Amino acid sequence: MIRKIFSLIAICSLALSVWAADDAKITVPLRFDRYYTYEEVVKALEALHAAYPKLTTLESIGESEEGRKIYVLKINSPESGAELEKPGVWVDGNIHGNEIQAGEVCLYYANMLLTKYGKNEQVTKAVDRNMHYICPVVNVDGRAHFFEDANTMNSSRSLRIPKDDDNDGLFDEDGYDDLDGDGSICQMRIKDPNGNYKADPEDPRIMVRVKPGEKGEYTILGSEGIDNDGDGRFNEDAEGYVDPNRNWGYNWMPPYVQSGAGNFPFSGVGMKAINDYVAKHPNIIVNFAFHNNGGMWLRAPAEKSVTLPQSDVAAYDAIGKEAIKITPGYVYMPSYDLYPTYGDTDGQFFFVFGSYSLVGELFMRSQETYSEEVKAAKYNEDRGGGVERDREQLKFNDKVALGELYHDWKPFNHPVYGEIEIGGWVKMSSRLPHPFMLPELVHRNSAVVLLAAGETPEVEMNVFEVKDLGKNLKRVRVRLENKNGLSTMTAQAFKDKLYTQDHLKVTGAKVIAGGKISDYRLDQVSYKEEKPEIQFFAIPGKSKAEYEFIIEGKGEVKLEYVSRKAKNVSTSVTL
Ligand SMILES: [Ca+2]
Ligand SMILES: [Ca+2]
Ligand SMILES: [Ca+2]
Ligand SMILES: [Ca+2]
Ligand SMILES: [Zn+2]
Repeated sequence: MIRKIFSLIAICSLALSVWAADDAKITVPLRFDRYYTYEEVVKALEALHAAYPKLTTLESIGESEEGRKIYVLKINSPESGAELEKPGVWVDGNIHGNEIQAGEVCLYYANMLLTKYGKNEQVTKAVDRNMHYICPVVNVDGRAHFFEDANTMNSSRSLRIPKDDDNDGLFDEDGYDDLDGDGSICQMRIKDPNGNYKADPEDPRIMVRVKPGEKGEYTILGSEGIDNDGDGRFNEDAEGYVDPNRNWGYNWMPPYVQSGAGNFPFSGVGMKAINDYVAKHPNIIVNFAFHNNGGMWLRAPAEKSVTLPQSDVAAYDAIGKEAIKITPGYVYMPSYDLYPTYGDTDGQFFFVFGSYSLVGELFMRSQETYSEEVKAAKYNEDRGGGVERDREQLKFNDKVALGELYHDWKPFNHPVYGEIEIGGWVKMSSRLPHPFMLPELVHRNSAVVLLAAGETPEVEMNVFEVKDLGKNLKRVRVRLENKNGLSTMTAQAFKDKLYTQDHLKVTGAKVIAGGKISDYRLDQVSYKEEKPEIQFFAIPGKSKAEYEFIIEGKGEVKLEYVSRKAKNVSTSVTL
């Protein structure tokens, strides 16, 4: 009951109105000096679709636990080819409900493609050559609640599947409580001469741990709240927790191995819908899942024991090694180097869908600097915490962010503790850039996606020799060249026989022999024993493959290269 009253207060919170646009009208080009609520994301997608009806399709691909629609905006110039013929680029964000700027990156990418199409060469090429699938908000309930409810910067991550975290038979019965009604869940502290904390002498807002034997001033009581169910514990069973990024099917492990996994893979109804949608778009060859935070580009795999084929690592490197230059300060590494996970996006897309899957961990708090001195000396090298860093961040808050990221400690009369103080970093802080920093973040990260689109495979086929061997036989030699950095099929998918492998097919005459040329000058060919008219292979990035066919007869012979992900090409020769 008390919780209900407090959440009503939270609705008229300050935190929202500061950063939302004053006028509710959303127009194209979209603005990126603000954050979009879930409803505004939908309006923004509708506005993009209305402004560019020929280049876009807006699809509701499923619904969440609470019935919110999950959208995918498809971008493509239809005149340049059918959807499934083009290499697909999937971009999603905000699978963790609190990681909202991931949604803005997706919106910006869409806005960039559409507003620059026909004006910018790189963009025009990407819209003509690729099929773009943009899903700005995966966890639609999580985003909606992050804005609507009082939260910490770390809460509202979960899917809205009730879970009894403390095994008392009640579900989600004791979450945080916005005691002061400011829209954020901050920290509670109480004056205590025996406490473990004291105020930092330089900035008394910062709580510093006392040394052994030193006198304390405060005890930190934890996040804002009360004991809603009267069990003596505070905030022990908040919403969820089912982590949507541990709920995918590939390498899913139950909650006793992987916390937040959910009761079974795709127990999230929205997750299931997204997975079904991706399965119907087998042309997807590269995908990005945007999260916050820490400034990282993570590639598959998530387990250290798995080694990727070397050519797949090379393909990832073609993106990752450039990405870290486009986004200064980010690092690029395999996902397991951060920590091993089970049932995550990376694994599902790479091992099940055969897509080069990357996670973008947006934003580095180390960018929130006030003094150049601290920035240079302590910050960028040291990604850890420390009082020095806290002081710097508070100065950044005070002098650069106009005090909007932090709430000063203020007295509050707590129903159990009596006189306490509430204060600390607000929910729209710490993991999110202040809106003035958002335009650069969304642009740089979208530039990485565009770069990846430019690296999707493109195959050129040339018949470079037709030789008469006599006795009604001709030798035809053909070269297939992939000019870009990503393979036409991941080497992993080729090895796993995940789907019909890329192949070259000769029709129109009888093929007597056929095989891969290792050196055409030396006539070194390894002939395939059965069905020589069809040859299976993948063409890694920036490489070529040559094939030879001995063909009997005369007339027109067709050579077709067929790939699930790269665009098919064909040519014919008259013998
Ligand atoms: Ca419970
Ligand atoms: Ca509060
Ligand atoms: Ca409780
Ligand atoms: Ca509570
Ligand atoms: Zn995340």
